[in-house]
Amino acid sequence: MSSELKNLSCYDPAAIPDASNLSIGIVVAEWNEDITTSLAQAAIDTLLKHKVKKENIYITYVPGSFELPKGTKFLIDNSKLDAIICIGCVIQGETRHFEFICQAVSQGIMKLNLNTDIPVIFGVLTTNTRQQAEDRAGGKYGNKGVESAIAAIKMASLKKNNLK
Ligand code: RBF
Repeated sequence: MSSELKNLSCYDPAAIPDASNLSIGIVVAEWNEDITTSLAQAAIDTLLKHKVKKENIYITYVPGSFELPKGTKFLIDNSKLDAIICIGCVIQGETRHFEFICQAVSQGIMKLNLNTDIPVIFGVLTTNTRQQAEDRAGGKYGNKGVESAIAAIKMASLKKNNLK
């Protein structure tokens, strides 16, 4: 389903595993800060709604989306978390930075997923316009922070159950 047809805040709460014992990290990029703050807040609210304890949610910041993989690696190396959500917003500009940043952050996050034990969630908006980002950060297409938190709970539970 294309994201134009999907509301990122819609899911079936009954289908979400118990999250009360999970510890979740959130790494937030400071570029497009109003958007990433809204995404991060929605992720936090969703984790709390699903009974993740406030003291088990760890939030750190990096300058921009390009730094998300490295910031996440620091968290992985220095903590015992069940999943980490990367939050960023990359908006197409006049130069080719957009392509390079999107490529680097998506591949960096995928590498962390395959090379470490911790699920790392791609909570990064990559849009052509600022309006498209606003639409997905609490606007008409919901909030990608909600979707990212649900993905983190599902992947953390999958990992825990598989290791039993
Ligand atoms: N970081 C973002 O998270 N989103 C952006 O839209 C974004 N656009 C950028 C555009 C330019 C021209 C530059 C130089 C950087 C941009 N960055 C953006 C910051 C980037 O992710 C990184 O923090 C810096 O390049 C420092 O490594």
